[in-house]
Amino acid sequence: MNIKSAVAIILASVSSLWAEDFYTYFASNPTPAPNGESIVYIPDIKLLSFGDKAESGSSSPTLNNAIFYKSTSIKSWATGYMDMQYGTASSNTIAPEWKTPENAIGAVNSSDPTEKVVCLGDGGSITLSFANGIGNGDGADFAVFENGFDANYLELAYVEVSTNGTDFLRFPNFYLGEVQVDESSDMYPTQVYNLASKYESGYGHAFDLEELEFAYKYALSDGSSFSEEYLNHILTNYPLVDLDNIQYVRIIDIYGDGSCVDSAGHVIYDPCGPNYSAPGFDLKGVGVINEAVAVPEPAEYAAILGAMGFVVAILMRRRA
Ligand SMILES: [Ca+2]
Ligand SMILES: [Ca+2]
Repeated sequence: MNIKSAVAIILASVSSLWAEDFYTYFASNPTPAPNGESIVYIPDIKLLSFGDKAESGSSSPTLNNAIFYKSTSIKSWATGYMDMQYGTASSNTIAPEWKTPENAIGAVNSSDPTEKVVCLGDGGSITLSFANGIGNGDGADFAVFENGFDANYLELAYVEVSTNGTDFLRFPNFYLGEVQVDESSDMYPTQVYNLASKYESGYGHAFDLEELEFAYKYALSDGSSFSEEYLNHILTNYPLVDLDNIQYVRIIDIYGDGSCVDSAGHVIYDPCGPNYSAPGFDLKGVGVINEAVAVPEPAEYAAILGAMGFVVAILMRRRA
């Protein structure tokens, strides 16, 4: 082993250890580990990896947190979009036929990667809205569908949520890959954590809002897996978001040339460059598993109490 490869392995181990610290923190929590993913130790190559690829052709993947587009757990889909910003990070341009943001609204109706898709472009982003909102129910709460052509041809994006449409909270994410992704180097889903999407077309990448609460507690108590930037982000924005009432999901393409980093400050590699004719994250839809539970407004409470009082008064008068 030469010095260069020894250093590469040590660096990989260090970055993996940061993620391991975050993960073991939650695994020791009485609540199940975040994201429902298994942790896999691979000595000498990587200290750990996350979950697995989607089971191709299966309608009920079990080894990971992939959600099939026909899953009955999906109650509804995004109903609107705003702030569509096509990426300009690379010289690749998006052909007009891929620039239809309306395609991100409504149900994913096929696993065909070329059907009903909007391309964000390198560094692009879109914000989706939901008629019934998203709430933090049991397990995964929503799923993001990309059009990955196979288990190792993936494009990644940050995922953020907001209650008011102004203050957004980013999911804690980790990326364990060490080399540029290009024609000779694949993307491995086991190296991706909480970045949409690690699954091929037809499978949504599930996100659990509960994990944001965990991450906030972790940030307050230890936070050592997080970069200073992400630590500041979650401490500032968590109090501004109501996990039981998420109205917006923002998806931000990662420009994969090494300029984007994960929550540990580690570089995220993603397919990019002049050899890729379809640059950036290709969004097919966002499915809601747990909708927000509507809580009556104070004025509605008053009206309900008033009506109850009226009924009681009538009953009492009849008795008298
Ligand atoms: Ca949840
Ligand atoms: Ca990208």
